[in-house]
Amino acid sequence: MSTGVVDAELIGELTGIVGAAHVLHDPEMTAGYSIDWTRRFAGATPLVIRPGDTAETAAVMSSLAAARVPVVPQGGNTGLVGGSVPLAGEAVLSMRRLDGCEPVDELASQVTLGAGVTLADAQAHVAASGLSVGVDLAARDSATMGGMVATNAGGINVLRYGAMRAQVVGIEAVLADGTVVSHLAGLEKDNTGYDLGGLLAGSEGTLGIITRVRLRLHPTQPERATALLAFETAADAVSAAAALRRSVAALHALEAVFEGAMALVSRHLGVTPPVGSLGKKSGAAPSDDAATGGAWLIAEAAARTDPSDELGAAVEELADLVVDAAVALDPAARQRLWAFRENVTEAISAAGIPHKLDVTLPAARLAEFVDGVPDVVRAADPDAQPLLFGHLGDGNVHVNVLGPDGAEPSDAVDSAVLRYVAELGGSISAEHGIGTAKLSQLHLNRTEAELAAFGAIKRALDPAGLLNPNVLLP
Ligand code: FAD
Ligand code: 2HG
Ligand code: ZN
Repeated sequence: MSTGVVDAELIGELTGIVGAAHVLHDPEMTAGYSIDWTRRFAGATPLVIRPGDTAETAAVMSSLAAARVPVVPQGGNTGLVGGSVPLAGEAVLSMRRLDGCEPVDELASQVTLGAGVTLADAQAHVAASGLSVGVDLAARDSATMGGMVATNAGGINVLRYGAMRAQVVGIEAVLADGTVVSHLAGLEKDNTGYDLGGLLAGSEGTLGIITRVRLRLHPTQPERATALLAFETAADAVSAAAALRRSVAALHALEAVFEGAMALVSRHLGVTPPVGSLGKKSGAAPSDDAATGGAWLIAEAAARTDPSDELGAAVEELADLVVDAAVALDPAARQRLWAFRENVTEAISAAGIPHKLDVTLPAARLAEFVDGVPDVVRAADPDAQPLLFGHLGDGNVHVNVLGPDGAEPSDAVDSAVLRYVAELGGSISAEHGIGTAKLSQLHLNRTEAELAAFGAIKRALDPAGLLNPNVLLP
């Protein structure tokens, strides 16, 4: 079916629904909605529509469907695979105004939040009840509930609570034709058919517009201990991570930064890590070369009572592997250790426009991958610089690749790395999604039969193909 155009009649209709202040068509006003966080993916849009609630979202979708205008849903626009921006002149549906937080249901340990609520606001809203959101990530000030469910976001606590899909106990969404589907009771046991929340989680805006989510919450674990551990080799860090997962019951996060990425983030912060890899010990600057093999782990334990003895004892048992270690207990000291992990993405962005390859490996192939991937990158593009970090406790490595002087590397890097991942039995997208960035590589992980099933689901819910047409589905 051919797509329609945005004309004065449609703009008038949409203005009648959301008000003139929330229909943007001046290119200066729409520019920020048309480029992604990495600056790698940019397009243009004739129209940004900002509904204020579910009813307005439904009316807008009904008008866009009648006019056959394709639409890209957008939350905080922090996605890293180019899925949140209009690449072929689509309208943008910004969901940020749906930012209402309903009272915490303390009996059920659940909360219902608007799609536009940021993670930081959700965290602040539930804190007084002694409860926490199960997913945490560094983009917390901008990433929204709708975007986080749509990408099935992961972050730093997946090893304890699971990714976003595991938090969703209820969902409300608007389908492509403007129909509202709502299932927000949040019953822990509810086998009454298909799980629409589970289906929309990870659907990247291709199946429906999420308007409200009901999340399961977790008891806050206020006492924390954080260790920064340095290793001479990636294999040692991987072995230590596996041991910590087995031995620390209160393990809350287990993150890694590898040589190269550590050099970049240290320079960005203007601080050398308090523990050094490669036998250089404290105070030595990390090397720029990812292939030299050094690695750092951040291990955090969290509990109702002080977990430092448990974490300290587990670290002592790793004496043969750990070159150097620092442990922090108070919030400011812990934050100083976390800065070396949480600022890597910002540091890379300040250095240039990377290609981001977010992958998971089976535990048995993880060390081999981290050792082997710098050579795979350089064989594909000799001038490219690989930067490795990630959620090692989940087997999730973020391979970022910069070209010379911060330019983009060759696309050959992406296919070489993702093929290597698939050969080792891994996933080409651990947590960021497929978006537009990995569209042509999805076949590496999904069979033709699976892709045909995806297509059938898409056609059933969005027969005209109006919802986020450039992402996920080949
Ligand atoms: P957007 O970027 O606006 O959109 C993302 C996708 O969701 C798009 O396909 C969009 O169409 C769709 N979408 C958005 N809102 C809706 C809606 N209401 N209904 C339907 N579809 C919708 N990700 C992780 O998983 N783990 C991390 O640790 C992590 N850390 C990050 C750190 C930094 C510094 C940055 C910049 C990003 C990080 N991300 C991480 C990526 C990003 O924050 C997540 O993908 C997040 O879930 C995106 O939320 P958003 O509101 O910004 O969504
Ligand atoms: C993180 O874990 C995010 O910090 C961003 O998922 C990863 O920048 C990246 O590639
Ligand atoms: Zn991540």
